[in-house]
Amino acid sequence: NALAATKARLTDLHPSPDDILGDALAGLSQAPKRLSSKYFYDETGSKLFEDITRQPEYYLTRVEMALLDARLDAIADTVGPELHVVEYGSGSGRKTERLLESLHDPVAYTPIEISRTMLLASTARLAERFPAIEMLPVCADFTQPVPLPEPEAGHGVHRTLVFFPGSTLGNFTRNEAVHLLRSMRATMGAQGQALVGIDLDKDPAIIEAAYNDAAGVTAAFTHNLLVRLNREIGSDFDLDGFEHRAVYARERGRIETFLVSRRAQDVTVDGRVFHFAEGEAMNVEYSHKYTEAGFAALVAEAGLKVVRRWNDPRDWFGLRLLQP
Ligand code: AVJ
Repeated sequence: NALAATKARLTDLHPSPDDILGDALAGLSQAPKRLSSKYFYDETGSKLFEDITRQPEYYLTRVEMALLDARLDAIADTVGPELHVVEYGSGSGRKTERLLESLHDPVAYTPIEISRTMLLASTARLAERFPAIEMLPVCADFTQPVPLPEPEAGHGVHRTLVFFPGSTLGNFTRNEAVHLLRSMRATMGAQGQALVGIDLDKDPAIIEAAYNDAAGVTAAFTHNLLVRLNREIGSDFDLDGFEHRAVYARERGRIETFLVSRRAQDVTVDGRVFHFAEGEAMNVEYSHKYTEAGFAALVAEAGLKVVRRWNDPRDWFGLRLLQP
């Protein structure tokens, strides 16, 4: 496999595979209908997301990268030396690379990722870049507590730093986010810390533009969910029959993304027929934008405290250091 040439050690907790058909049938049976944004990220969807991060309106990735670049030395001094870095998910690796470069003598790196393929690919890349850091990838669902592999004997016991950038937390509902943060607290342990990236509440026009880019990449990203369902579960969604719409519901603190039915139509999934009225909106994603007080209350519910905060100069995006 991809790790054969490295001294990386894979732990496979055999996360239960996604039930895309079951989840789609359940979501289409709800009123209002919904589909889960976790299914956006097939190969095409992951490429489209990378493309979104290059759109002028999509500030999140650029602002977070600049914030990391500006603050990593301060962050490294704050979190301390010889950490076991645990990343939730394994993205393009650019932020991880910057973090691992800046920390003082990090001992081990554990990406936790449900897709074995993505996990092995990103670990192999980082193993080559950081030969001195023990690579301990874990194939697991990070929304549950994850027993961490121990860095090799001789290193002693090390504090854990969970790294969860990209405002991925924002895609979970409030209840799901509390559950995830409780699991994170269990995973990091009593001496653990977490560095979490969050998109912040701001002028709704700026936020809405980021999710309705002029080039239509986000719309293509949203539509790709239907392409994927048609391919993988044999549904017959008419791609031209649905329109992308993303609205900032400030009272609920989140972007709500919908596919809106352009006309009355039926969609068949696994022999079951689902009717869409003209103008009917099916939710496909939430992306939460936090206020300072709202985020503090959220983490408090999970038994965590915000101990340090770093924002970009416009207060658009933030990094929060959490501890039990
Ligand atoms: C990958 C969760 C950071 O919510 O901003 C981008 C996904 N959706 N445009 C986000 C996304 C539409 C993105 N995250």
